[in-house]
Amino acid sequence: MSGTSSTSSTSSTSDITGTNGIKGTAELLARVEAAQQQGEQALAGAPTTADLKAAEAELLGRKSALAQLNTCLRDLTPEDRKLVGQAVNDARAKLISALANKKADLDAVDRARALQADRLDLTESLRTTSPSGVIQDRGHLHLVTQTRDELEDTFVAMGFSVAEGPEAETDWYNFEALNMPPAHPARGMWDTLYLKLGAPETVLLRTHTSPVQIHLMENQKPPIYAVMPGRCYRRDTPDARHLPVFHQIEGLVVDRGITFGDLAGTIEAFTEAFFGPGMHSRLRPSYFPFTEPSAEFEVTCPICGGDGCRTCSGSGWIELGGCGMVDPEVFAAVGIDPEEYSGFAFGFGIDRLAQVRHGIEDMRILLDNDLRFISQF
Ligand code: FA5
Repeated sequence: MSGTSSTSSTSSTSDITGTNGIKGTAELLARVEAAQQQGEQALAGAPTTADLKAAEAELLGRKSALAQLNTCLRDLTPEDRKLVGQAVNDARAKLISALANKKADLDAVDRARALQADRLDLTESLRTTSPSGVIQDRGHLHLVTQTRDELEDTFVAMGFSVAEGPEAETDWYNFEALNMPPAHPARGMWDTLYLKLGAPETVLLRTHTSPVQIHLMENQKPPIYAVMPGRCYRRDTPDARHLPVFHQIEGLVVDRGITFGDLAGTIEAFTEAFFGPGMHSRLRPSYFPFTEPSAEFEVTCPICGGDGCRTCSGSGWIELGGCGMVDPEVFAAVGIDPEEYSGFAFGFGIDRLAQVRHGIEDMRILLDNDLRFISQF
């Protein structure tokens, strides 16, 4: 009411007596202001929605102080009627707004109370005994989830951010933007599961995490330093080293002046940070349509520490994934100028990493939910 009431103190007021025995416009305006202040206090102090409803009727209803003040208007001069009428309307509007805010607050409290009342306690104590007397252990994160969390922590400590993308992708993100136009022979590197959506073979379950690179570069200007973990799908027959549903983590760096040396150095730094001191990496030439040059990267066999064992076929090295410098065609697909920026990408299997790290002979056991296996990690 500040604006209106200060105007009132300087404006000329007619000295009339209203139907309620109120004298003068200045007094009417003061009463409007008082009604508003008392109303705001009453609303702020309403402890429940029921109290708020009662306060609403009292403050804004037909018998409210503001409604009564309105009845005095007819005794005023036209100018003063306008002045006081405006003040009453303003006060009403402020009370309505205060009422809405308070209602939202009380509704939130009611909702939280209802949720609390409905809450189901799904946690188990560390050890419980079932009615039949069997001792049950509390569950914990699956080995693959633990490995993914550890990988994220390692890359975050190296300055990377973590991004995610959709598992159902269009052909554009999984293939075309990654420099694999329709009928490109490299598409055969990934046995793809298509979804019956849209035109045939246009929507699919992503075969790798590389499409998240495209989403990221579309949405973020360089510099980009990100890793992208997630679930992938391939029409691979399950065997000791393959699952049709598995996990990868992708890495992408785009900045000015990024070189192949940065790629090799980053992989080496990661290898040491994740596997521990004395563990190293090496790159072997390879081919991926979205990187040029491309490489497979290998790390010291975590089982034998490089001495040679059955897991690494005596070589002392274990292949982890693919990597390379981002192909200029990929930059073109997302509108990044390859003259200004360069970058590298890498990607490897999280399940495969867990497998080699823990010497798990057959990867299929990761999906068996056999507690004798799961509880070892
Ligand atoms: C790729 O998927 C590329 N997108 C990797 C990449 C990213 C290269 C960025 C260059 C730049 P590849 O098909 O080789 O590459 O798969 C990478 C890793 O995923 C494999 O080394 C393996 O660890 C894991 N992997 C692939 N298929 C399966 C599967 N069926 N089950 C479990 N792990 C798998």
